[in-house]
Amino acid sequence: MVWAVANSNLALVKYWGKADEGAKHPASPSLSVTLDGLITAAGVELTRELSADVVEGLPPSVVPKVERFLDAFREGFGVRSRARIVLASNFPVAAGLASSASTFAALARAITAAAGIEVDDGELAEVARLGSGSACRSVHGGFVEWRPQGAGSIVEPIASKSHWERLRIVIAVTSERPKSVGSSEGMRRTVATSPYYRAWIEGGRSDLEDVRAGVHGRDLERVGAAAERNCLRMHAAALGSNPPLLYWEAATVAAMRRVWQLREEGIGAYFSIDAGPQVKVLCDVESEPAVKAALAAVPGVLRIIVSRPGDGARIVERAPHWVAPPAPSARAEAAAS
Ligand code: 2P0
Repeated sequence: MVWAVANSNLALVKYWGKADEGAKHPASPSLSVTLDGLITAAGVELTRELSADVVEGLPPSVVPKVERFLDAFREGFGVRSRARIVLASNFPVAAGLASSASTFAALARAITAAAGIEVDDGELAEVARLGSGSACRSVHGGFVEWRPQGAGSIVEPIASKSHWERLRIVIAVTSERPKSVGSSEGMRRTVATSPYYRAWIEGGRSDLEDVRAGVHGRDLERVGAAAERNCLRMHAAALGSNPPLLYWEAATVAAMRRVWQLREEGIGAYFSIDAGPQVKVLCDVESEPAVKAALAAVPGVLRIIVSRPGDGARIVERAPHWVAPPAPSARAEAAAS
């Protein structure tokens, strides 16, 4: 089996709406930081001996997305083999921590290697996007911009992880359950039914300018204020959908209020929330202990994960130690083949 790992990412300016539903090109630019330590490992074996793909290690709701990715990959690259896939993440999956980003970035890296296809990072981002839009950003480490270009889109790393080593992302996990409405469906619904969708897309432009300039200048206040505003406007657009999309839990709101309170107390902390109930707080390394303690004390916060800018997708020699061995059925099949 060929193994690759990739980190999840946090969009500081968010992707929420497609210009091209099939090819997953975004309607507006997004800018993310790749999250060290929130890892998905993907193992891939390509074989002519299976009659169907075998996908292990994911909640059933996510498996069809992987199957569609495999079909698109085979069609795009003229590959005929079936795939045996093992996926594992060291953080909650399909719960608003961008597990699809790390999943498809890792899978893209592993499957191209398993198929003996040489790709540069730009091409790898295209492969990852076949699975999930945000995955094209996780191909790269550090800070990554993904923007519409012509009829398509382009991914560009704008700063390395070492550019801003003091940045911390403190994540308050408020629920480990998979969310009820996935991002693809949530976006479709927002585009089709929210009267605030146009305003969301237009408002994103100045957020992008602020975040990009703020990243270049390592300006936490500028990045944080723009990221927080951008997140709230994305959720406002989603809330305006019919039926409405509310991704937050009570503890999500309590954590948001605690972040505002921290700022009143003089601590530079700014939140962002994706399509789920987890609260991701940007701060400087010096404030990390105070932010962590404050969030951990919020009722309903289950645990805290601390991250920082991380690396892009990469091949590894073997599965990380936390990957469970394949299920007995897959082992039997593997032994028989
Ligand atoms: C983002 N999210 O920019 C935004 C913010 C969630 C909220 O990208 O349909 O799983 O597969 O392209 O990549 C999640 O969307 O959606 C996402 P598809 P994806 O991180």
